[in-house]
Amino acid sequence: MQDMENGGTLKFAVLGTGFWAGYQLAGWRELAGVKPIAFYNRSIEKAAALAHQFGVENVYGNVDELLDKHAHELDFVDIITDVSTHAMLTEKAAERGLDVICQKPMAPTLETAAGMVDTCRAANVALYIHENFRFQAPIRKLKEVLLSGVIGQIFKANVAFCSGFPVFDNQPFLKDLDEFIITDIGSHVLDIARFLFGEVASLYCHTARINAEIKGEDVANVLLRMRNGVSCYVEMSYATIKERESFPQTLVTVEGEKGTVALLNDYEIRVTTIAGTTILKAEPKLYPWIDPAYAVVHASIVDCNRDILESLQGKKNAETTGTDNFETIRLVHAAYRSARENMVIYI
Ligand code: 89V
Repeated sequence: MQDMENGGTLKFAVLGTGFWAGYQLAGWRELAGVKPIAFYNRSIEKAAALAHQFGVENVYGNVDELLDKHAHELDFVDIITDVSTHAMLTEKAAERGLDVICQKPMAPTLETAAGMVDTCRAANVALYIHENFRFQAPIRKLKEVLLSGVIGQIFKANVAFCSGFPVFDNQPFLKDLDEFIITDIGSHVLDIARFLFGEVASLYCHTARINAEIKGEDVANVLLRMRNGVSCYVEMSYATIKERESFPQTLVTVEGEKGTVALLNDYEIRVTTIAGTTILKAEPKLYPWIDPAYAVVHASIVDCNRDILESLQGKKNAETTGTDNFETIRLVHAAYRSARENMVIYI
């Protein structure tokens, strides 16, 4: 539904204007050909404050009202609410023929996620999940190194997001989730594992809650057997006290028959073969609006948005469609089931 009269600029509404929305909008502002025109938030004051910051005139505390008034001029909605409202907002947008971008995690249950994919397919609208971690500069560089073949056939890997960062200060709702770290961080790092090594054949998971002030688990260790035979250990924790805090970096080690690649703190990639070690750097772009405490994550919003925008513009297929991300969400829920039932889950 590209608006040719406006030079092809795609217009969108933001549904949910909490902590993450300001960064998401700043990310959109880095790209030409796309413009927000209306904001919805349950508490309208928050929507008004962000609208003022981004020069948007139309502000609503009721999503139906926004869609009734603006659906005819919108190309897509960008859903930035918490997970409990993703499916409901997706349905409302799809009913009006609007393409949907939705933050991760896609949905609270696998059935709900499947429903979102089906709803959008039936309405003939696109569904994209804003899964940005795979777009981080060091993760892209790491993938390039693996594809170059320098370490040969990969047999083993470790993908780790272990931190003691006080994540609940900025995102207090995370404290109240019955299922916390595998939905919030697992959806990212399990997606990184898929991005780097392909699809999963089976998994086994342990979880723990170390922080007594939260409801869900803040530690999860997931052992994946990839379909190509790679054994990949994905670990995540918000209870880890480290000599050097690494938040929000995902650190990765990949072992192959001819060498090892390690993605370390400060976006350093060390490639070791019998010939020695080569050191590469893959720093995120430091846009003026990013919070340095979230640098690599915030910068990747732009690359994820670009990938989706180019798909909306018909230039390419996006990587993180609803159908693709469903495979990641399948792993998230399989990990919970594995931990609950203490069993290997075959995917
Ligand atoms: O991107 C996220 O999901 C956030 C984080 C704090 C890691 O950036 O929860």
